Amino acid sequence: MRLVVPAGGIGGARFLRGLRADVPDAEVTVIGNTGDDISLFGLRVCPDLDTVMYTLGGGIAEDRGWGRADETFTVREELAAYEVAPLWFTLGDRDFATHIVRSQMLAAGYPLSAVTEALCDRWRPGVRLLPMSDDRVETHVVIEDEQGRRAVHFQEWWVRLHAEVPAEQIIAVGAEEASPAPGVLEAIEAADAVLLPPSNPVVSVGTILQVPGLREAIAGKTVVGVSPIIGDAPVRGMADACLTAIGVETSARAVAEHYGPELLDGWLVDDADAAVATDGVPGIEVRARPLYMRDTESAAAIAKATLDLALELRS
Ligand code: FO1
Repeated sequence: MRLVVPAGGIGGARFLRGLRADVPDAEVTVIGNTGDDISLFGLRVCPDLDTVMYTLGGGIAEDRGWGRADETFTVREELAAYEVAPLWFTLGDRDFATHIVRSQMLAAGYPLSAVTEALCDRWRPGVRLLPMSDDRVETHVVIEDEQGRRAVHFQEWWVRLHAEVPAEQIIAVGAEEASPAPGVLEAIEAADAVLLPPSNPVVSVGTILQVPGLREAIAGKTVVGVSPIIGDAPVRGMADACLTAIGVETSARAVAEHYGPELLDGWLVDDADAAVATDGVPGIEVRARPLYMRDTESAAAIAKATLDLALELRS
């Protein structure tokens, strides 16, 4: 069976760990969000690609959900001693090696998809991890604070400002000019189903869907998504701040309606939002079940329910 999973960071990675446990023989292609990517100290950092790669490769810092396990921060201490900036984005010594290898391959002319494949040769995530595009797409956020109205990199808004300053606009800079990375459209075309994990619907899945051609290609397949919102609050992260920025209510129903029936065939909501399933969402088959991914076992059960609904709707 061939599956495609557009994924962002932590929620997507944990869902994928469950999916791999549920259907170890399936051919899973992950379309990774690259809008969160940031250049620091001359290095290119790809948070969502690395979170999927480390989580499925067994190298993730489980407590944080990003960065490497068994990490040390000596390089960061030395950077602080040189008083370089920014230091609000914490990079560990082991993580730096990933960014050094990636940056030197990019500088040698390799596209991000080839770089990601090379890094995955070491980590063996058990899925095919493709960036959504080899072209540069970077999410920036328009805010207004004491320094006036300006655009900041998504990571500065997310990490330094904790998304506490309201985002007036969230812009995936470069998305309109970007092309799907090699293999992305082919993987979608060949897929038996596309599963949308509980990643951030605005800055992760939403960014992937902005790459020209991807939304249409995915909409042509059977698509089942998992609500990242349980009981009107995000499971983790600050998806509510992102949803508010685009005028969408933070609820399991509102996110399904935001994706829309032309994209979604099915939608899983938590039992706390079972009313969405009983009342229904026009054009979308909604089912309720526990959606907290506490561990690989619960993530596998959610992945199985997602896949089962996709196969039911496909037939
Ligand atoms: N998130 C934080 O809240 N603080 C950090 O200092 C931080 C550093 C970091 C370094 C590498 C990396 O791959 C991810 C990192 N993240 C950090 C998480 C990152 O902001 C998120 O993973 C995504 O960009 C949002 O999904």
